Amino acid sequence: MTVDHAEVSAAPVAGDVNNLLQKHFSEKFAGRSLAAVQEKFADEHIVPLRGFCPPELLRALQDEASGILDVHGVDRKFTFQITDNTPRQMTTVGQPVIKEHGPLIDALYFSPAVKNLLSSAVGEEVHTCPYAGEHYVISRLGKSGDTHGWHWDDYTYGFILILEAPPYQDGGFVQAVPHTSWDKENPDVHAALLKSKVHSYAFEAGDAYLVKTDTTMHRVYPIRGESRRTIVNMTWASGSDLERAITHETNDLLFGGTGDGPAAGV
Ligand SMILES: O=C(O)CCC(=O)C(=O)O
Ligand SMILES: [Fe+2]
Repeated sequence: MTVDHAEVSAAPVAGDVNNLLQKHFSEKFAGRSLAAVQEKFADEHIVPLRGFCPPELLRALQDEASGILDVHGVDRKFTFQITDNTPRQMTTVGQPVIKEHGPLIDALYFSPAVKNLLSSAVGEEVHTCPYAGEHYVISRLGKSGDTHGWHWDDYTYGFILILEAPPYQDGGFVQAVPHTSWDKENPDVHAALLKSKVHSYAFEAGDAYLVKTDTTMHRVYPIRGESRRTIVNMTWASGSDLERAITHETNDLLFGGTGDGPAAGV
């Protein structure tokens, strides 16, 4: 028997993504493990999807995202009044650049297997975001003190794929405060912290998490040391999001939106 090693070990391309994920999910997120995901999301409005990404696809996504960041990453350092002056210190890439240079990330976002898994996890059909600027963005924390400070997001659901993560000793873990809400006119992070319990989650490369971002205040704890953390964040809309007018100020400033408006600092 001859085996074509070149073919067996070829890196996945965009056309492979849905099938790879479908097969992986049918083993990893089915039966009791899917039920556990559903229960945790219903209780805490955030749920880890550990081992979401099969290793061969993870390597290809890491390469794709790193290549894009090296050429197109923009260093950002803001505090956002609209989220009660919390900090953003990170390197980002927005949707238009990923659309052009990130076929695997694009294929993951538009994969029916992902849409089905996320819909099943949250208990309602999720929809790709009507605002293209929030389909997917990349962010990297790469210097000591880099952080994605406390905030809420504009649409109901966020899906975050972890491509690189420091050991928790160096920070970079996720914190979430469910059952809180964002008043863009009068944001109050401290009131949210006092009102509810903070849940913290450490992740590894290949993990993902799903969060109800409109009513779960969340942040990434500042990193320290020589650590690096890289993620892709993908926005999903609920049925009711599709019926309302939604603005996206923080996405536009941090990631450049759809690239056709001004992207000035605050
Ligand atoms: O980096 C993360 O895990 C969260 C990112 C996030 O909350 C966002 O981009 O809105
Ligand atoms: Fe967020």
